[in-house]
Amino acid sequence: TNIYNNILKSKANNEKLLAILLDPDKIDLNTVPVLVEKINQSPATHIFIGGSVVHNNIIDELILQIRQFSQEALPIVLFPGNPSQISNQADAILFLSLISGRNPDFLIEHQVKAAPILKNTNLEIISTGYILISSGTQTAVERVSQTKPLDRNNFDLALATAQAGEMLGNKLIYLEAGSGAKNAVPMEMIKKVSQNINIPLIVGGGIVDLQGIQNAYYAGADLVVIGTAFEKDVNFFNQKT
Ligand code: 1GP
Repeated sequence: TNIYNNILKSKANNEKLLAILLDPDKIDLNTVPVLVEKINQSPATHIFIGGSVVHNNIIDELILQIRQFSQEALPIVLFPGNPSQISNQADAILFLSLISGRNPDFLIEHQVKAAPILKNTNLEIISTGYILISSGTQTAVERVSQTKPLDRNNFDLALATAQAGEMLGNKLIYLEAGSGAKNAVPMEMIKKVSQNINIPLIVGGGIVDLQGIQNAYYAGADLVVIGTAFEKDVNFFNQKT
C-alpha cells in the first residue's frame, strides 16, 4: 500500500506526478543504461511498464536492468495489456478494468486469469478504472481490446463512467487517449472528471510536449503518463518550454 498511499499524499499536497511508460516490446535491452540515465535526469516520479501487445518475454529482465542502473529507485509499476505481462520484479500493478468498453474480457476475464498469478507475487495491487477516450484515429488499445472509446466531447459520460468506477471501488481513474494518439484527452474533460471524483486521476496518451503535460496538470490530472514522446526522443525532458 506504499505506492498508492504516496500517490494519495501527493494529491493531498497538490504535488504533481509523472510516469514514463516503457513498452518492453519496443526496448532494446542494450539501451537500458542510457534510458535509465535520462529517466534519472527527468522529473519522472514513476516508471510504468507495459503495452497493448508484448511479444517478447523480457519484462523481468528489463526491470532487473532498470534497477541495476538506477541510483534513484523510482517505483516500477506494471501497466499490463494482459495477464502475461505480470512480473514479480515490479513494485506494483495497475489492476485495470476497461470500464469505458463493453468487452467482458477486459472488464473481468483477464482479471480472473490474473488473480491466482498475482496471489503468488508481492506486487501492490492498485485497482484502476481505465477509460479510453476517442482521439481522432484508432489506437492500439481500441484495436486490441475491441472496444469503442468514449466520445471525446461527451464529458458527462466520461464523468459518469469515472464515478461508477469510484463507486465500484477503483482506487485510481485513468483517462487514456491511447498511445501515440493524435489528440490527447481534452482539458475540459480532465477538469470535469477531476473536480467530481475523490480518487487520484491519471491522464495519458498523445501528450507530446511539456506544455501538454502542464495543461493536463492545470486541468486537474494528478499523474501524467508519457510514452511515445520519450521513446522517440530520450532528451524530451530537456527541451525548453
Ligand atoms: C499510453 O497513456 C500512455 O497508454 C502514454 O501514451 O505513448 O501517447 O505518450 P503516449
